[in-house]
Amino acid sequence: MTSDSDTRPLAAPDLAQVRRLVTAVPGPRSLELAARRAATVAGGVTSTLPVYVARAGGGVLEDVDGNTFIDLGSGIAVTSVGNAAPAVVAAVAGQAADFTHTCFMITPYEEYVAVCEALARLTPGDHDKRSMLVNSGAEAVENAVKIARRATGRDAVVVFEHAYHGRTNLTMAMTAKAMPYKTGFGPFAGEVYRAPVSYPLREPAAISGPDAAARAIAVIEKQVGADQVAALVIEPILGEGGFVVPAPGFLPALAAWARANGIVFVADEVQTGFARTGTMFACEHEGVVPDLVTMAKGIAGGLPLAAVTGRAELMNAVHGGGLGGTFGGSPVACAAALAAIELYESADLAGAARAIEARMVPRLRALAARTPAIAEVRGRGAMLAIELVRPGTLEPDAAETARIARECAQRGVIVLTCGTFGNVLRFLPPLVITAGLLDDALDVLESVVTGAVVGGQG
Ligand code: PLZ
Repeated sequence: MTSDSDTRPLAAPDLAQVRRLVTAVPGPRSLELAARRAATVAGGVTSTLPVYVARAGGGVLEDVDGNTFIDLGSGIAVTSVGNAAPAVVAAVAGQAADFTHTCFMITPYEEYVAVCEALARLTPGDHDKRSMLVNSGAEAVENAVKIARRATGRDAVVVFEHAYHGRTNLTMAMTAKAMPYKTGFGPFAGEVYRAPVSYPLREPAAISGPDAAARAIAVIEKQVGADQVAALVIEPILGEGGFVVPAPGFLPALAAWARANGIVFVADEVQTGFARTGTMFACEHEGVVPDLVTMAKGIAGGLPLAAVTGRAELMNAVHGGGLGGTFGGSPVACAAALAAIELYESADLAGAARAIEARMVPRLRALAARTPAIAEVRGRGAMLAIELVRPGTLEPDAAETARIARECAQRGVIVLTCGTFGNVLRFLPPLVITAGLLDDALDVLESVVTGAVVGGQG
């Protein structure tokens, strides 16, 4: 979060950082585009809020009808440095003018190397590291599994309940939720096993982090066998599965067990990485040092880039030519990443994420205290959520969750949902959002949750 008086150029100066609705949502130009879309875009690709974007920056998105929305989604935790951040735009333009592509596997370039140097420095642990660059989070997860299998000579992959790891065949198998991600798309990749996670709100009885880890380990040892497991892949905070923060001690106990059994511990930091949770990587909150880290989303200020970084001996266990891809580590995406990483560090965006938490959590807790439907406020940094239930029960209320997201959008605030049960509202503002915008967004959220009628526009 930045203060309203901050003068750093974090967005185009002529894009006002205010919420302003001038038409119905969606407006007439968006409706025209929706009609064109229906005639040409595959129906399987849907959009949460069908307003067509014209410009975006800082904490706002402007649509083709001139409406300006407060962005509490960052394109799913991607534009953490702000959308079209001027430093990223300049880096992209400069690189695109020099060259747009060669294929790193054919003729390499410095930008790829520089990103790998930065990742070695930023990821947890001071061991010798190597990295590879790809295009998407799913591709990073696929490669982490390939590397772990090659390095260990084992086949099995352990994932967790409520996990989300992507939409490719292997990562669909690793993802927990059937609809919409898996239904009808099988058969899925084999040798993927699912263990129980730590979901404090939904445990039948309170269970500590280490005890929840022991419960998972017992399942793995009985149903798979520790010596069969190549990799244990886990999101340090569950993302699509509901922004669930495991009980303290869960991740360290799993990491220690993996280490003791020659299993590669992979932290999927695709959603949690890059300052989002108030530290550069979410594993740092519990001092966990993963063997491999998968990253994407926030890495490059909105350009498609993803990475696997890990212990040199694991990464280098793969034969030459065993890893790659035509576009992996695109020079334009790498230039964007170098600019974005410079911003994360120089603007202390991890500190900005903690400031967002400090500003949002007290208000969310106060709202929860007078709203029986809010079962929990949780998350870390600028990865926050509320879980909605039928009052007095733990029964998920997806309909109320969808209503709140829809009505927030109608009033100019973009809020995303998530969760296996579709009953979690998640907040992922750009880390450069102004305090004023954040307060305005919270006013709207409060009025929508409590059903209060307030002015629809800022
Ligand atoms: N691992 C932890 O959160 C992507 C998915 C949106 P890709 N999450 C958003 C959707 O519905 O497709 C994600 C993630 C974690 C892996 C991925 C996959 O990253 O870049 O979408 O492939």
